[in-house]
Order: sequence, then structure tokens, then C-alpha cells
Amino acid sequence: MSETPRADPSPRRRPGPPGTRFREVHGFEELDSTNRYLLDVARGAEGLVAVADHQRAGRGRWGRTWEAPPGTGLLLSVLLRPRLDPADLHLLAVAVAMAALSTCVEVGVEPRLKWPNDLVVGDRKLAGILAESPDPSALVVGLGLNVSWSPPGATSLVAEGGHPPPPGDLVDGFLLALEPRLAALGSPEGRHETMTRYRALCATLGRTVSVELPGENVVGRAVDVDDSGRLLLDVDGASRTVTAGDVVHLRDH
Ligand code: BT5
Repeated sequence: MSETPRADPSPRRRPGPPGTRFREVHGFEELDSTNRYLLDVARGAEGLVAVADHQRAGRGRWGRTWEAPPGTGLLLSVLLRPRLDPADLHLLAVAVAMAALSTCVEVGVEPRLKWPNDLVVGDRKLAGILAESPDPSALVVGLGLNVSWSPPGATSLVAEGGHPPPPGDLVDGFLLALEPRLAALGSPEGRHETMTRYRALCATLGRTVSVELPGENVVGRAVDVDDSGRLLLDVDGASRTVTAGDVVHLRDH
């Protein structure tokens, strides 16, 4: 996972797409992790983006890893400093998931969302998201989207018959889709509209799920996701609210 710190290579710098908060995109042939890079340079203002063709130590959640051979995936992180209630910060990852989903639809693949923020086609994972906070007012949100390769049991845009454009265009398409999603989070109506859309796209709802929580495993029916992004479960007739955890979709009979 972690590696001996070494100096970052100089990035290829280019402006982000016009009309967005993404002022600058730092591109790398290789990096340990785009999330780690932005966490280290987080003193910067909102709107910095890091993209790598390859990560030596791509991070997943809970200390897991994200794997992708060079040049086969969209590996990107954004640094955000939103004016949001700290309790709503996780909505930024929702915005990233929904923008990633729109980007997939643009190239001919229609994934759904697996709570909280995976993109899946059927039960195969297409993309994952990792949010990490360098300080209380900032969040680094990383997206790993399989473009032309996926590990066993997962899937990619190409495997699903999609026609992804060259990497730079895919990055810009994603950032252009993300801007209005982030802007929507600025008002209560926008947040409600975001979560209404999220629920419509969420494959977890209605499923029997097993949720791994620290020290506990809960099995229940996923009945709702509230406007704060929490998963509501029906566990043998009792309701239970889940804020974090890993969800496995169980087969429904
Ligand atoms: C995630 O974690 O899904 C978040 C992944 C975030 C990756 C991006 S890439 C750019 C940015 N910089 C980083 O360093 N990270 C972010 P999690 O839910 O914990 O899923 C990780 C698990 O998914 C692993 O334990 C594997 O089982 C599986 N996995 C690893 N690589 C995969 C891939 N390419 N496609 C599908 N599943 C994968």
C-alpha cells in the first residue's frame, strides 16, 4: 500500500475545461496515487485535478488497493473546498459518482449505483470512488473507472461495448459533467434533487443486502437512501440506518 516517499515527477499542466471550477489539470505518466498527490498539495485552492496513466499504489477504501495496468483506466482525483455543512461533505462523492455515471452513458454504457458510490453493471464493478479529507474544509475525491481492463469479476467500458474517447476527452467530459452536480449541492433544493436522482439510479434499493460494519454484519432489505445519503434497512421488521460500511448485494429469491 504505502511506499517510501519520493519526490513527485513534474506534472504536465493544462487548464481544465472552460466554465468549470477546475482551473488546472496535473497529468502524470505514473504516480503512486492521485489521491495521495492532491492530499499533499491540498493547501492549493479548490479546483485542482490530478490524472495518472498508471498508479503504483492506487488506494481503495479501508486500506484496500485499486489496480489497473498502465493506460487502461481513468484514474483521477479532484480537490474540492465546498461551502457545505460538514455533515453533507459525503455528498461530494455522490456528485462524483453521478458525473461518472453520466460520462459512461455518453460513451454507450449504462451503469447503476451501488450504495454508497460504486458504479456497477449487473453485479460487476465498473468504477469506485474514494474520498479523503486533508483538512476540515477540503475533500479529495478520487475516481477509478475501468476503461479497457478490469480484474476478474469486474467490468470495463470496453467490455460493456462502450466507445470511450481518448483519455483527455474522457477527463474533460467527466469534469464538465461534475461541475453542475457540484453546483447543485449549494442549495437545499439542489441537494434534494441530487438525492432523488441518486435513488432512481441506485441498484441497491429493494435488494437484500449484507452490510459489514465495524465488528458487526447486518443483513436486511435496502428500503431507502435518505437526503443525507444514509442507507435505510429493514432488518426483520425493524428499521436500521447505516452511514458507512461495505454492502454486498445478496441474491433475492
Ligand atoms: C474503491 O475502493 O472502489 C475506491 C477506488 C478509488 C480508486 C481511485 S483511482 C484514482 C484515485 N487515486 C487513488 O489512489 N484512489 C482513487 P473499494 O470499495 O475499497 O474497492 C477496492 C476493491 O475493489 C479492491 O479490494 C478489489 O477487490 C477491487 N478492485 C481493485 N481494483 C479494481 C478495479 N480496477 N476494478 C474493479 N474492482 C477493483
